[in-house]
Amino acid sequence: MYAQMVKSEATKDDPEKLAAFQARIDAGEKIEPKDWMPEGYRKTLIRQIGQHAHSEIVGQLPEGNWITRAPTLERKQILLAKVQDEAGHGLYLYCAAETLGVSRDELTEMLLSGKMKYSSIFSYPTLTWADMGAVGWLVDGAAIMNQVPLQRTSFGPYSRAMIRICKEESFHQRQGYDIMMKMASGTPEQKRMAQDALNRFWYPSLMMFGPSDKDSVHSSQSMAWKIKMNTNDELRQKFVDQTVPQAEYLGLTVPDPDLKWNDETGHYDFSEPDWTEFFEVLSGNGPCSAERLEARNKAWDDGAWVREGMLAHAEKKRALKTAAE
Ligand code: BYC
Repeated sequence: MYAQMVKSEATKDDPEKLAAFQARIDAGEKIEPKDWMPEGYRKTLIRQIGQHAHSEIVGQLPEGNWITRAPTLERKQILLAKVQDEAGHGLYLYCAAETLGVSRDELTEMLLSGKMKYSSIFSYPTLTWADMGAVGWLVDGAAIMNQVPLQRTSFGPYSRAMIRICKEESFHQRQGYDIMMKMASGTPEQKRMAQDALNRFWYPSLMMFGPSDKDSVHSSQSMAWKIKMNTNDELRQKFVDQTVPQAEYLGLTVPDPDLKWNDETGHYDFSEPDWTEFFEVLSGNGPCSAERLEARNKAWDDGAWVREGMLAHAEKKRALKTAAE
């Protein structure tokens, strides 16, 4: 429905303006907030950047869950820094979205009421310390695979935010892989925990790239506008090709009996995730969906006095300044 709306809005735009806009995109120019843009382009960006920002913020919850239980002081410091980075990523992205004429409060409200999505991966629980390894290795690994091409996305503020975010994400992925290396080469129990984390996070990580191309409603228009640079299946395949040798190096087994190298294609053949489960998670029925929204709603309500205090302070300063003029 959204895709239809975007399409019907595109047809309302002046054809000459649309052609000139498309020519700029095709020439690899960046579109800046004050430039003319089709309404569908603006809406698609607000949806994608907004959902991306929400994912960074909600993504703090499953990891924040382990800060107080990290096994050493060093691991605690690293995890704390990583979770803080995610808050920063959310803020860069909300700022990029705001340049399109939507406020951060409006976006937050849409997240809190369940009108806007966040990445499906964060509706899964983090049950053991090994999950911190799997999240860093697989979830941040999938995020990098998706976000590196987005550094070249056509909308300037989004592209610039992605450049900064990607630098930090690669540190995140390494810290995850480092945890996995320790666990996989540790005691038999630690190795079992690492394998269990891989078993639970493999398919949800594959789902992060979105539905298969045949079910992706936005890909073709978003790719024509260079809001997206690759299809969902292309990036999923790249992720599998990159990650399987990393699992082998750890001495762990990817939980897919049909996974095998294909000499003809030069890629791994692999099993699709359970798409019924994916769409259930998207409808708000993931294992932790309710818990995540509850936590964000509580944080918003608990922070009301801070927002009110800061607004009152700003108002007081403004009044003093006006009186002095
Ligand atoms: N989860 O037409 P499609 C991170 C929705 S942050 C939930 O293919 P599109 C990290 C999609 O929105 C990771 N929903 O859509 C943070 C659409 O529904 P609506 C987040 C999903 O937009 C902290 C419908 O399915 N990364 O990694 O062309 C710590 C049809 O799909 C998902 C980004 O947001 C999903 N997995 O392509 C650690 C990157 N997949 O909106 C790590 C930027 C699809 O019509 N976003 N949907 O109701 C993108 O690249 C694209 O939006 C996607 C989806 C590839 C995700």
